[in-house]
Amino acid sequence: MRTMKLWYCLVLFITSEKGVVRGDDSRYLTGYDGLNFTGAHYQFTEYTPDLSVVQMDNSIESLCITGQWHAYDAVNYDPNMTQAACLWRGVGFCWNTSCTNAISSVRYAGSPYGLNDDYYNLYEGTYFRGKEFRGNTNAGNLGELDKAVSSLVVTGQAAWTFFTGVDFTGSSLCVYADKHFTDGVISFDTTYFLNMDELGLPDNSIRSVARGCLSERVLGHPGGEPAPSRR
Ligand SMILES: [Ca+2]
Ligand SMILES: [Ca+2]
Repeated sequence: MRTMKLWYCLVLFITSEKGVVRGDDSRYLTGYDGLNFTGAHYQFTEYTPDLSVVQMDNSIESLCITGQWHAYDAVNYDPNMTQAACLWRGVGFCWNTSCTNAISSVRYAGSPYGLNDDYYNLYEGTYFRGKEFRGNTNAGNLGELDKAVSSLVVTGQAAWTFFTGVDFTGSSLCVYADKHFTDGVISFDTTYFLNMDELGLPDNSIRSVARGCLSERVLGHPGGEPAPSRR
C-alpha cells in the first residue's frame, strides 16, 4: 500500500525545476472544523491528497491562509475532474468558506522553495483539477500533460510564456501575475486561469513553457491585456 501511494505521487507531480527548500517559507493553510476559527483544526504546509489522514475530511468550515491553495471535494485532487474545487488565496487572511464540510484534498500553487518565488503550475483539468505539471525552468515539452492543460497559475514576479508547439514554437502568450497580496512584510504575487477560454488559447493546446515574456500577447502586465473578470 505504501508503495502504491508513492507511485501515485510521482505520477501526479511532474516537475521542471531547480532549487532548494528554504527554512523561512511562510505558506500555510489552517483549516477549522467550526465556523469563525473554532473547533478542531490542522495546519497544512504540504500537498495533502487525503484529509482523512489528518481527521479533517469533509469538515473544514473556516480557514486562515498565506499563499494560494486549491481545495477539492474529491480525494487526490480529483483525478476524474468531475467534482467541485475551491480556490483560496491571500496573505494572513481568515474567513468562513462557502465550501463547507466538503473538502477532501488540498494542494498549493506556487514554488515549494519560497512563497513568492517565480513559478508556474499547469493542470490537466479546469479549476486546477487532476494531474499537474509545475516548475521554475523552461520546459520544451510537458510530458504527460502534453496537449492536456486546461487551467494554470503563475506566481512571483517573472513572466512565463506558454506555447502551442513543443520547444517554444507555435502560437504563444505571456503571463504576469496580476494580483498582489501583502501583510506589510510578506508579499505574494499570483494569477490564475480557470480554463483556457480565460487565457485565450484552445483547450488542451499548450505544449511548452519558457521563462520571460517572449510573446507579443501579454496578459496581466500594465499595458497588456486585462485579466479575465473574476467572480
Ligand atoms: Ca468531499
Ligand atoms: Ca485537459
